[in-house]
Amino acid sequence: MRIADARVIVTCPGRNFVTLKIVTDDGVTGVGDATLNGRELAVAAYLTEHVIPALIGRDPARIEDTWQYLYKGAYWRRGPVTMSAIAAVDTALWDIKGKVAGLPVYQLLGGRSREGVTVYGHANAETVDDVLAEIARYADLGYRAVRVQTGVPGLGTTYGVSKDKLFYEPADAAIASEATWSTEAYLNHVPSVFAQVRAEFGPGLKLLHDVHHRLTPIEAARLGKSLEPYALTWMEDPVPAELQEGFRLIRRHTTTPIAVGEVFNTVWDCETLVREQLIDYIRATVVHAGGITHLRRIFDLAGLYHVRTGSHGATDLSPVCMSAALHLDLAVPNFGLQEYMRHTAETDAVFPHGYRFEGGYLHPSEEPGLGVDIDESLAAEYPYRPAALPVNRLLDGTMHSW
Ligand code: KDG
Ligand code: MG
Repeated sequence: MRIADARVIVTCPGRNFVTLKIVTDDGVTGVGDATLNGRELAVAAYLTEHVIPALIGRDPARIEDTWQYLYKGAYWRRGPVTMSAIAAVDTALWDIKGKVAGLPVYQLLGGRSREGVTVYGHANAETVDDVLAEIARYADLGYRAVRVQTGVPGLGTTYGVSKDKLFYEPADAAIASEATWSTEAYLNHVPSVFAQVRAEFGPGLKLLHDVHHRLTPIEAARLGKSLEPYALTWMEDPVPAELQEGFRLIRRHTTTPIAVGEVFNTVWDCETLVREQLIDYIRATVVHAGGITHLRRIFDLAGLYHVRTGSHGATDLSPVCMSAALHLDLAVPNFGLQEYMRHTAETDAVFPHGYRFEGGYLHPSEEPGLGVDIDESLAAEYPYRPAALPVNRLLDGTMHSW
């Protein structure tokens, strides 16, 4: 069997998605997510111009060899554009392998290690009263874990808080919009939010919080310490993570668990964090970290050091990525949590999929392969619309480090 065709599909059913479809000479198809929020066309061009010509005629069964060929062969290793493109190819090849074998992909990864994939929802609202109502809504839907984000008094808008609730979308303008930020206001406000949430929901519900890389290590240490009475499952992305050793300082000061990794592309981005046990959850995901093949490598390293998985699953990760993530989540021994932000009905229609939510768990499709596809004619009805992620300035106009 050989790869006969591969094409990139860019579509915007409410938000932009980039999808790679690979077709074999036997007519078997596989899909891979290649969406990089705000930089979609860079990955589309990387695939179309540089990857697809090299795929035609290759054996689709050689997943590992193709991964190594694309990673090493480019000479320019790593980076979100390269690794999202490699991820798309890798994901599509796992889909094809599953279809050829007649097995769901999780069976090829060693079979199920659990009955379902525990997911968390993203409860967000401007005020504490409104966020309590959002959390109650998630609890009523059966969620066992909820990430809690509110506005900060005195600040106009806050990243992570939006008008849309189940379908949160931060990329809001073709040219990045600008918001303001005050670390002092934020650090003063957040502990009072969690005090009220715990008082209302008791100890049973898993609570999480996303800092969105907005603090320095010592500020993050203070936040973690002030949140200890509320027993969070994790504090996410407390600081920008280019400087992995910065986490040593946070770790020395707080027992609040730390989750990081949604912007990581390779195992090298988290190697110190994992090996020194500076984090508790690694949040890299299929689409941005080199596909199923490389993410499994990251998860296996993490498993050696008591680090569990907590993959990113916001709306900019398409149902193709979510399908792939669920197969891996079901199989790996050190699974922790999976983020599950729902997609709009338009997105779900463009990407027919077989995964389902029940009682706080997601279950991957039992169909051979990943159990997801793209409806290309429907996708063509939604042309690409440029949309970038916002930036933050401090109250005096300084560009924030995040
Ligand atoms: O594209 C960026 C979003 O996916 C991200 O900001 C959302 O932080 C996020 C999360 O954890 O879902
Ligand atoms: Mg996040």
